[in-house]
Amino acid sequence: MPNGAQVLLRTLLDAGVTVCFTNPGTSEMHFVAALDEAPEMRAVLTLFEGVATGAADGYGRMADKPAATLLHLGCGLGNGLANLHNARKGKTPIVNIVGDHATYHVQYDAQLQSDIETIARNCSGWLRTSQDVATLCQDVTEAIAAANGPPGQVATLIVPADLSWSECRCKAAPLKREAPPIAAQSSLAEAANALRAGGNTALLLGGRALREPALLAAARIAAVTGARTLAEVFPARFERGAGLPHVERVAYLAELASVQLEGLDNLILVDAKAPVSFFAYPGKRSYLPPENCRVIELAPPTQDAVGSLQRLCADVGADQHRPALQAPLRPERPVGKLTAEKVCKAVGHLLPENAILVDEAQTSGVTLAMFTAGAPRHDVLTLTGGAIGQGLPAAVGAAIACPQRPVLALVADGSAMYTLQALWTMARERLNIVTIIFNNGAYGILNLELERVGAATAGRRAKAQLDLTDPELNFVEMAQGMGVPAVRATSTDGFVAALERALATPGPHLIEAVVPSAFTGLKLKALPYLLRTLGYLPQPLARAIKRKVAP
Ligand SMILES: Cc1ncc(C[n+]2csc(CCOP(=O)(O)OP(=O)(O)O)c2C)c(N)n1
Repeated sequence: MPNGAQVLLRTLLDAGVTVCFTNPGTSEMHFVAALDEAPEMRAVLTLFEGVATGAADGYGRMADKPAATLLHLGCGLGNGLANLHNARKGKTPIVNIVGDHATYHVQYDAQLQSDIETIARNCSGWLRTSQDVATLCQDVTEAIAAANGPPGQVATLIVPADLSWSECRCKAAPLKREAPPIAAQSSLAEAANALRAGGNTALLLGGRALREPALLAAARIAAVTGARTLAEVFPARFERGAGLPHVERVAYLAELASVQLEGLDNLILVDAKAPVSFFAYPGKRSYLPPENCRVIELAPPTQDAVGSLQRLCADVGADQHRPALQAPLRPERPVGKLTAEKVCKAVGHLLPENAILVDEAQTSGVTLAMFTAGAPRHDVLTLTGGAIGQGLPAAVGAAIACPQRPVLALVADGSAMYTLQALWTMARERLNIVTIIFNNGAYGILNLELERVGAATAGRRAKAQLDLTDPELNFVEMAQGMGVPAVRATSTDGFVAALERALATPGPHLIEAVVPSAFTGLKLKALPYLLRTLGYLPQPLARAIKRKVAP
């Protein structure tokens, strides 16, 4: 007679959940023991729960189906919370399995006893503590269905240890997935009328609407109606590059985003929310669409956003139209002093076909979109929920979901330090991931944020909170200590050569690029100038920003 853990594992496999990112403890030992009889389950050990949850997020984004996690009680779950938060914002499907004490042990308030449900509620769209081994299978199948959505979500199943070790007879077939409906006729008509009216209209694409079928439909609509297409600021997965329609992302800085949205009469949301400022700033607006802009939600997250967009495309007579596609275009091989911009340029110069680009480069990645716009087709995964420490784990998950595709993780030094243990999992699983660390010795963006929030002039003690140079971080030694071959690049030539070598050699590699901080000493009013010189913004837009931010 199998036990609960064995049945749990079998139920996951029957529903197609074949990868589990683990960091187990005593209460999960029966699940661990059951792995030997279930070789179809790929169990991937991580050395910190934030790596397990971030890897499950990266996996779900690329596989379009959930991975499971295996976490230890409330403390383990708490350690994994930031990346579950990113998954929640990205609508990633995850079956989040958390072991608990045996039901009869809870009354003693033992050392690791805590309120798991309270922690889980923060990030879970579905949450249940299994009560009975007889209904365990039902709980698992419901968790998987909830994770799949739509929308995709984190489904947390808490499994008391005595359920795992008890004999278990239950059986449950995977729940049938119903195709989600497309948008209501009234929403489609409202959006079509806005597009036909000839005002200044933009389609804001997010979530699933940043994949090829939706991008093509949006580009056809744009070609026929003159509407603009925009992408949400932090997409979970954005398909882009040569041969696909080019879509400009809404900027992170609200000052710039406001200019992008200026003059809009209509904003049609397709699997996206109306743009808001990342934070509130004294005297500045939080909600970014212009005052008189009509915001139209094409379909709520429970509906089929892509199908709705395709229907809208037909409704405005655009479905036979030729969409404008990005031409192949790579930047030259960079030369001269090594800067973050040159690293991004080198990535654009060398990006392999069909790559997955994980972008947690923060300030160092400001030119990445520009330099890779015409590179071979690729997917970009970004920091959906703003909780840093997501890039390296997400790269692990993406590489496991797509073993044939090269993965490049561009990660800022401060962000990398949150979940650096992901490197060990990359080495252990022999994943084809090239990690580029931007060592700028700072929490660079926060230098700018100090100014944006209107804090008093920062002195030595304040600046020390944003400085990472004493002691200096040595990512080569840290990577080597976890089994990942690594080199430090201090020149552009050295960096390009290292990237060529890393891309040509299977397995994980790390390149530490020592670069000046892009934003150190930068005043906000200089930003439009900086962006213009980098060619990041079209000239008229840059001029408009300059008038607004620094008249
Ligand atoms: C979980 C979490 N903790 C803290 C922060 C606040 N925060 C935002 S950016 C940042 C530092 C970024 O520094 P780094 O990753 O080195 O990138 P840089 O700004 O230097 O380009 C911090 C600590 C956050 N966003 N998420």
